[in-house]
Amino acid sequence: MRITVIAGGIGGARFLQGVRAYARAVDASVTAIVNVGDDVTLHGLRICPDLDSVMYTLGGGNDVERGWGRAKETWTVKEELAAYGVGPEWFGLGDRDIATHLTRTVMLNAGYPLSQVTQALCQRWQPGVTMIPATDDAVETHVIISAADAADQGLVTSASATAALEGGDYALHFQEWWVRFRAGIPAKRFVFVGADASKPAPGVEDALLGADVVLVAPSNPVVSVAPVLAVPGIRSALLTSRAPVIGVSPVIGGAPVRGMADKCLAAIGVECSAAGVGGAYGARSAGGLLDAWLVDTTDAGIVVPGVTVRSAPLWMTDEDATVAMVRAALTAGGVV
Ligand code: FO1
Repeated sequence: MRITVIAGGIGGARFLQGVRAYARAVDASVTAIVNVGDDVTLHGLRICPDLDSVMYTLGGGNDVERGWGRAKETWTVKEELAAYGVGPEWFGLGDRDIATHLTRTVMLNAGYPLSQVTQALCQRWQPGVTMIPATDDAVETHVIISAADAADQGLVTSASATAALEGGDYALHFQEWWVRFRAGIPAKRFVFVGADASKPAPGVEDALLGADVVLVAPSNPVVSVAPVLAVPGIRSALLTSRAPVIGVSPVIGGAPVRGMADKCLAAIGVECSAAGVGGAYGARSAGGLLDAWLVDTTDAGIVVPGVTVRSAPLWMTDEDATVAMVRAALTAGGVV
């Protein structure tokens, strides 16, 4: 059995631990198509948070408490950069993590596509699944906020720039909105810069068309799943794939399992609920994403038109719990 998973960062990585364990038990193969919209270039280094979260977590090198980055991390370079007054100080780069970004940046600068860089980094980490970035092209999520909010936050310094933005909008890289401002500035919308000109990375379309099942991880639907679907060719591959597409809700009882998905959903006018997210994803039979939608037991009984809805405990408390979720999702989709 070929299982393909569309995944974002931390929630996606936790989910993939369960998918990997399930796949090992039934001798199935797993391909993870990972979001690149969070990617950012800082200090001249290309940083790929979601790819790294998946790689470190499945490779056993992640810091479980912090949720991102490396275990046993040290911050000497970060302290030294601060001593030089070199920003941005709000984005913490750990010493071990920097080695990943240096390796990736050297390879990218040498002309290797991100998918090959990812394969090279995975030689060390052995994640046990095939990891492919959604695209080798640069696609970044930027958050549109109001000019007034930008000015209030001191993001627009010169008066002329403020005047130019008068009543207009201001774009902020997702990482600055997420990490520096903790998603505290109302987002008017999200734009996936570069998506229109991007194409699926090698292997992505085959992983979708040739899968026996496609799982949509309980990742942030707005900033983790949507940027993957924004890559031309990915949504059409999902629509034509013979594989059932089964989503797992990232929202339990009206609250996101982790992160700030509620603030992202509010920005796009989607109710922060299993029904709201399921409805936003839509039924594949109507041109949407899903054939089946697995929700938590607290949300049992919700209805998503055109989509088979089943419920199971969705708290990924440990790998066994996540394996049970995976099995419930496959059952919901009629795969097992
Ligand atoms: N998240 C934070 O809240 N603070 C940080 O300083 C931070 C640094 C960082 C460095 C590398 C990396 O791969 C991820 C990092 N993250 C940090 C997490 C990241 O912003 C988010 O987890 C994802 O982008 C959201 O999925």
